[in-house]
Amino acid sequence: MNDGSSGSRPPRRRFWWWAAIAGIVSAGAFLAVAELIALAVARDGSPILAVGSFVIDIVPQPFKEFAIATFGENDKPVLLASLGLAVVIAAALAGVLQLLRPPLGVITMGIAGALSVAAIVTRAGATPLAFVPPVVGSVVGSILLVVLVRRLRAWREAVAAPAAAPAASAPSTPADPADPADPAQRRPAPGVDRRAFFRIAAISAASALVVGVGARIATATTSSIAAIRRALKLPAPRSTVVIPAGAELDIPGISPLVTPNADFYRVDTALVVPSVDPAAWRLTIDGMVDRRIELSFDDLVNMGLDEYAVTLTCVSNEVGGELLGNAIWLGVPVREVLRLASPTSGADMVLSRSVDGFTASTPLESLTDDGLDAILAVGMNGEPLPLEHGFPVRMVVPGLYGYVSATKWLTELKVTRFDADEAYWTPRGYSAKAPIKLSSRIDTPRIVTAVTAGPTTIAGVAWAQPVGIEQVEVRVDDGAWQQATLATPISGNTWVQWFLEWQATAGTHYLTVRATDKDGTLQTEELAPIAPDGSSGWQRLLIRVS
Ligand SMILES: Nc1nc2c(c(=O)[nH]1)N[C@H]1C(S)=C(S)[C@@H](COP(=O)(O)O)O[C@H]1N2
Ligand SMILES: [Mo]
Repeated sequence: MNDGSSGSRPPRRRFWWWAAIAGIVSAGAFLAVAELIALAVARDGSPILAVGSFVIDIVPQPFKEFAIATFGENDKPVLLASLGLAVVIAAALAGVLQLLRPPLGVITMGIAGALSVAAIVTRAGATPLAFVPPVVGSVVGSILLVVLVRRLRAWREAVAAPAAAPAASAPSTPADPADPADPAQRRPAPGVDRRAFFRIAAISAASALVVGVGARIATATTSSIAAIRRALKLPAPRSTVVIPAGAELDIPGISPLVTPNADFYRVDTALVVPSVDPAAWRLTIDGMVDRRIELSFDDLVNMGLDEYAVTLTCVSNEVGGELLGNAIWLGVPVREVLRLASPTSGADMVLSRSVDGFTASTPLESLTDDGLDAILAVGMNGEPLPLEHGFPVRMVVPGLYGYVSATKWLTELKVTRFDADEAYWTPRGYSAKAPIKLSSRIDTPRIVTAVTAGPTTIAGVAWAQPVGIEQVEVRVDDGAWQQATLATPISGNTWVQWFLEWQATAGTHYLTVRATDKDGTLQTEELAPIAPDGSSGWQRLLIRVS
């Protein structure tokens, strides 16, 4: 048994090395935590990149030229490596300082945090939360440094104790003086602190490595796709959606006719948004087809792009809920793509698959129907699809809930049969086929709206894709149904705005809304939960008028 302290006393300088290691591990924790938080809340809050960019920006031009002349294309890696070396040296110094002159090590860590914050917030276009990662990182790094150095000091004192002050290591046994030669008396304490130091240091170092490298890779890969998306130029549409005059009502509180991308609801099973490079993207059309087809992104967009206005709806939308949105999609009809592969007779379903394994089962006839604009979308409201809405290609089918039609990050269309294949949600309690249920929603007023007695506008949206809405009616308390005025719809594939003028009287009231579609079907009053195929019922809303 030898803990390195054999002989009389360990050289003090041995602890300096361990203090340096403690400093380096703490700095690693600082950077790893900062990377993780940057990934979650503010990408531009990564101290590694910000300080690197800051240094690149402040290095005088002759130096840059020297670096480029000397290292050529490797100038950035060389810079990062030098920066890394500087960080390691500073971190080691912080550790030694914390051991010899506490709290100088923690102060060094704080200065590093402050410099990172300065480098980050002074960058052009810094986001408001960008200062958070280095702040949290330096706090975690400082705490770890204090903990590690405290262990180190305890270890050092325990090793030194038997010779310096025998009673101190065995205060309860004055009658049996500590014998430096007896390991049972001299070594347990140093052993405990030494092991604690190594355990904490090793666990911290390993976690910092895993978390830091993982977060950095996640940030780098996803943000490079973001950059590719920003740079992507889609061909101009051959035809555009014309929004008819009178389609958008000017009523405070009503849902905008077209939902901005930033406000569009998002529903998916993806823990991290998949990164798909359009240059590497392929769509496979296989299964029950005459020809297996593979399309590249260019193949797809070169088929010609048109705009389509479609209101997407989630099966999880409760009556009166927010899980739907209307967008102008840019894409290619699915039927044109399927035609290339030529589905064989007997097939009745297309299983669309995402790169993340999600699948949706869509009736083949919904995708081949000439009268229904089922599309493979590459654009949304004038931009390439946002990453979280399926970049680079997703499906959109008017009239079917998203889980059976709207596969994001699409990669395969397998032509098959409902009795042969099952989609993601089918064994999880949802129907294999799920047309969107006709429904209506009051957007304003709501319980939170301050309504004063007098003329008040009740307004909202109603949808019955792809048939379209014929009529919306509103009832106040137990009064008669009153017919609301409809805005001009874009098409049956989209929701339509509506409003009703009302003389509000003081007190509390119930507002109820129901719609009728163009086939003459009245929205059912019967309540249904979201599973297995979508909610139903009339929205009944309590409001307060003062
Ligand atoms: N790859 C993938 N696509 C998916 C899903 C998913 O979980 N994974 N969810 C579907 C569901 S349930 C809905 S309602 C729509 C939502 O699309 P959005 O997030 O763009 O609004 O996407 C559909 N496409
Ligand atoms: Mo959904």
